[in-house]
Amino acid sequence: DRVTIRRALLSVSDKTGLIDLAKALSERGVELLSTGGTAKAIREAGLAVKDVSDVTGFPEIMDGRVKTLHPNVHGGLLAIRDDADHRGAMDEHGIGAIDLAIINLYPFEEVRAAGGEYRLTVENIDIGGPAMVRASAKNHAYVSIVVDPSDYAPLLAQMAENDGATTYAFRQRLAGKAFARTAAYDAAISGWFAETLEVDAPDYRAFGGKLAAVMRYGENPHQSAGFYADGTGRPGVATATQLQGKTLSYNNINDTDAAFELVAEFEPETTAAVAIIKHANPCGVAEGETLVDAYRKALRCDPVSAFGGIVALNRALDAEVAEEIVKVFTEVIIAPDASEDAKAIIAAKKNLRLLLTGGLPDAAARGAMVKSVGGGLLVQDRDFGRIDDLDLKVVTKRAPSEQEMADLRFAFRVAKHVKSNAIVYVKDGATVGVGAGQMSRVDSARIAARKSADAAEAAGLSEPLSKGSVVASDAFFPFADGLLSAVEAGATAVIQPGGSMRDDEVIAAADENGIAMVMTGMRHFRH
Ligand code: 93A
Repeated sequence: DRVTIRRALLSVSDKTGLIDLAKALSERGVELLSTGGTAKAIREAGLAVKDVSDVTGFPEIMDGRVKTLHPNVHGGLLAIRDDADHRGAMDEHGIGAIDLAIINLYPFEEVRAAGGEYRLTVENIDIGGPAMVRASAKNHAYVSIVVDPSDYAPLLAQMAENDGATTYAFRQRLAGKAFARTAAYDAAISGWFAETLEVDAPDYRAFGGKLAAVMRYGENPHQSAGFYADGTGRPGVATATQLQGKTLSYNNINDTDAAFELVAEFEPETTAAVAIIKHANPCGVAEGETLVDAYRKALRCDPVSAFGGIVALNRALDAEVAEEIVKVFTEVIIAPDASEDAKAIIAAKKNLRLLLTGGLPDAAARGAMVKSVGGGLLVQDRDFGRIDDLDLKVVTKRAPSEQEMADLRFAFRVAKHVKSNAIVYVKDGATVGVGAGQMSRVDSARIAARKSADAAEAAGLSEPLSKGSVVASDAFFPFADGLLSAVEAGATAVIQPGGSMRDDEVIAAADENGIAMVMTGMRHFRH
């Protein structure tokens, strides 16, 4: 898998580190080919370099717009070295293999950022550079492509280690980086057009992906919006088939996604799980023997908020649960599948949307989450953390009972999908109070307790549903007060990440009140 580097093409706008690299390559006996300005710089440093125009037999024309766009260059980059046909073409047309490409592009981003005049900005859209980068990256079986001066040193180290060659693994990594570079470059160009032309969001393809739908509006009616599929084809709201009902809105899609990602935490082989979502937060989640059992339990948590909600199921929608769901005004149902009977029941409600995905998202998958911030993007892994993989520690004198432990695990799973600060009360495999999105954890705890009292009242019960429940917190309790407010609400066991400076105080407060507490060591912030 090693390819010895004999011939290199250098074509760079950013000439940082160029001469040192050219020198090191020359000393190794590598033949250097280069374009106008790059060749000039190398020559001025006293090194031998061949002009690309000598390779192509064609002058650089049109102010350099056409300099490397030639079969002698692209054939040299793209040829499969051990393919007889490709070899034949090289011989017939006198094309020499190019083993290494050192390329960085016209500084489009810099010119754009400096507020460059329109024509100057357009002139800085590199065409030949990306073509060579992509050709080299595609042919990484043979070609090393370096797009970043900070990779010159690793390249030389690699050649030193391998007797002037690079390994396949190294070339593969370079190729991945090269395509990331051309993708970002094109994103910057399309972003500039979108900004210059003030186009609406559905026409804004800067982040790539395939436009799946144009929405009537975004989060609010004055915002335009588009929905893009990322091309992975993974089961989820973007790849679901809609069987009936009107088109989904921006907020519907956002909420439906939250609902479906939540139920995907529960293995359908082991348990039936249902989540009811409003404004991207669960107002009821439950598991049970059957979906209808789980749905009834989930609905009991906050029947007022469930009105106009989104229901997600981790198993195929059946007739029994469909009958129950249609009793409450519901915007969307999402499930892996549905029985014919269930479809017929839903069909009677013309406005209710039914989405089928053919499967559940993989809750443990990494994937990238992207969020735009002023002047940039934040990218992180999905929160792939799962309680099954954690080392749970009982930190109190009293250990949770088996039932408490099952509920604690359930509560922590749900808390992962509640906006921070998240406090989730659970009893018998169902949420009985959810506190979401508060700036103070104590407020979240109080709200969750209040909701459980409201739910009890709605059900005609005298005691709040939180009585005898367990509680999960998405992050540690910084003080004992949050824990004490859970005790006041009637919780008997607590699950939380731990790791506060005052863990000792919190544990002491739990012990004083006979509370069992489990620490997970993992936090689930969600903002
Ligand atoms: O104008 S181009 O799109 N046409 C080309 O054929 C071409 N080949 C290389 N730009 C082209 N390049 C770019 O020129 C390279 O990506 C690099 O950024 C720059 C190097 O030019 P010079 O060596 O003249 O400084």
